[in-house]
Amino acid sequence: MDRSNPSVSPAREFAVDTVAPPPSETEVATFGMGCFWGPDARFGSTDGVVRTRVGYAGGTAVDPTYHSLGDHTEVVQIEYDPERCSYADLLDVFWSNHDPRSNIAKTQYRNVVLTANADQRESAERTRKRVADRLGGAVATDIEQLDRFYLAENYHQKYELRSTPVLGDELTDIYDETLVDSTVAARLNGFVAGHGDEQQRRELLASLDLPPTVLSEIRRRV
Ligand code: MHO
Repeated sequence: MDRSNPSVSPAREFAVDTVAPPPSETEVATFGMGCFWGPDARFGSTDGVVRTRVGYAGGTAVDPTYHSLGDHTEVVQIEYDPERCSYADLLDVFWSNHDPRSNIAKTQYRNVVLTANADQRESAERTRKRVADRLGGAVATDIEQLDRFYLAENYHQKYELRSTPVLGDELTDIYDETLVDSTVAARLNGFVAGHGDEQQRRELLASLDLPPTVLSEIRRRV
């Protein structure tokens, strides 16, 4: 084995990703809907979503961490390609996947839309009204302006994937610190949590140049 360039580990040769548009062409949505592991996986397998990151927002404490959250809430920040999915599509997923009739007493897990601009605010409020009409009562889900998003610790990013036996270890070895920003990891994180459909899974897996051990492990699980 050639040890002349120890900085390049063999596993990194497999670190492939789908071609995602640069951040200048994407938009960002931020939602709190309980423990952030779940929505990280759910949105990760939503078509048009480019990246997902979990973190803390909605409060005033400076530099929150998981064990020192202050008044912040666990949120997922979703970067999406507006050519392939809309903010309204993401709001649909949001409203369909939490109980809007009463909010969670614990700030850490409250249901909240954190809006980035006036358009998002308008869509969030319009859809909240629609949900209230359908339920025939008030909706307790909060809508607030996003102030600042604090990225959560690495071990919380793509948690479902990380905690999947074999696969988690293999993929964290391949991606290391870049797992959080990988579109492929976002999709796989959703797939192992049971999201996504058969066709979406087949297409993505066929397009990847992942090590055979990882591929067969994914195929066995999804
Ligand atoms: N402590 C809970 C939720 C974790 S979450 C990141 C658990 O272990 O399931 O708040």
